[in-house]
Amino acid sequence: MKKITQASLVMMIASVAALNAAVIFEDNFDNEGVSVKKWTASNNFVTSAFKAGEFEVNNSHEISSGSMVHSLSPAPETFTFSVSMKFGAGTDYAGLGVCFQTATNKSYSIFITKNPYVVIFIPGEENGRVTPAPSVSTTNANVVTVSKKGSEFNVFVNNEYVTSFTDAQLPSGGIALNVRPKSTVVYDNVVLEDTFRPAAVKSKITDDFEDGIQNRWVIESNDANVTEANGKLNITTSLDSKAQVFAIANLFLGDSFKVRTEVSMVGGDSNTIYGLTIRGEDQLALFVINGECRYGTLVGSGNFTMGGPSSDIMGKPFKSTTTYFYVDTMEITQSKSTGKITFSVNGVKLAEIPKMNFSITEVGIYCQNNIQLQIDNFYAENYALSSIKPVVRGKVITPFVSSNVYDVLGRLVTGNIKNQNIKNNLSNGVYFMQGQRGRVVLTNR
Ligand SMILES: [Ca+2]
Ligand SMILES: [Ca+2]
Repeated sequence: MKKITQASLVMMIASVAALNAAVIFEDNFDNEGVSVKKWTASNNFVTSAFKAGEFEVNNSHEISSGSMVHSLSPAPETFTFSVSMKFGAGTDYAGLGVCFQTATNKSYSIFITKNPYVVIFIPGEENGRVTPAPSVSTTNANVVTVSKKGSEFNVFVNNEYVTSFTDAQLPSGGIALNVRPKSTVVYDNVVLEDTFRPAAVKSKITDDFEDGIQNRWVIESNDANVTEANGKLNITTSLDSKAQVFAIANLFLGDSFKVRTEVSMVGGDSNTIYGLTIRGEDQLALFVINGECRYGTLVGSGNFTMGGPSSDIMGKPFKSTTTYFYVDTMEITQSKSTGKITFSVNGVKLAEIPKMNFSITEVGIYCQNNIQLQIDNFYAENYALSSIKPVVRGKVITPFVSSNVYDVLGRLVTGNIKNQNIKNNLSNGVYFMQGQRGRVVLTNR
């Protein structure tokens, strides 16, 4: 047995103490008599109940959010707040609030949605800020964590870093369990600590699609069937001209990266475009091919000008007595020295675009309507991780176009309305509007 000397024991205790965060407040809801004294409803339409060591909060209001609040005195300016939350029956959002101001019912509010995103509401901003959060579970408890230092906030879901924001309006205040209108959320294990958790930026994603698409991808689709089968990601889009798919994963690409995937067109319209996308804040770039072996790039919005056909692209299946399917390996790379992004297929450079003027925080696969694809061996890596900082997302900007609006579960809410009129026409909630970028959040609190 190893001996521990007095001196080394002291050193161990000292080092453990330095690492340990001090808990400012915690509640595991296992003792109703203790917990009931700690929480106050923000409004009379917010009710709560203790059930089997958990805290169920209900908001019966038609249009207003509500909270169970724990006031803090003094309220810390630097902290990490974690709480476990489960979606109640018929509930699409679960959330928390930090720096809650009792007098005004204002706080920074962070919600997870079932489909799955993190939506951040900042006082004074009409639109929520939206980030894909693939690790959200619709059935099990999710640990949502917000950490603050100064005006910097980092958000984690199930201990995976998701996004950051900066704001200085509410430097401190209470903590809250936020529940959207007509919703029920089941909370547990509230912990508030006095330390700051830095952003843990992911530098690499690989997926061979052998073990389920959950917890890695967010599928943004209005009208498509996306499944994992036979070790591949299978995408089938409908004939509807608006059907399009973004399969998106969070990744901070920095200014030197490679993104690659294998794609097989197995059916559908050979003029439909498909390929890779990179996104950040409210912009994107697309790198696509089609079954006719043409290729193109697009930055922001607008129309594609397709080049080719290129004999280096395999494209649509070949049918004789047997049908032959091909694999095209699509790749985009950014050189740190020039900043240019190169688009290659099967190792042959086809196009190049100038450096992006936005930070890339999401990568993925894109395709339009009326096609069947099989995707395999997706790979994305940032080669310059040490040079980049956590990305602060900008506001989500709604484009002024006529389009369909969908709720968080992808159900059509209303067709062909103009963004300016949405506030007048929709009940409160978060919506997704189909547009060039495939995803726009609209809120109406
Ligand atoms: Ca508990
Ligand atoms: Ca595979």
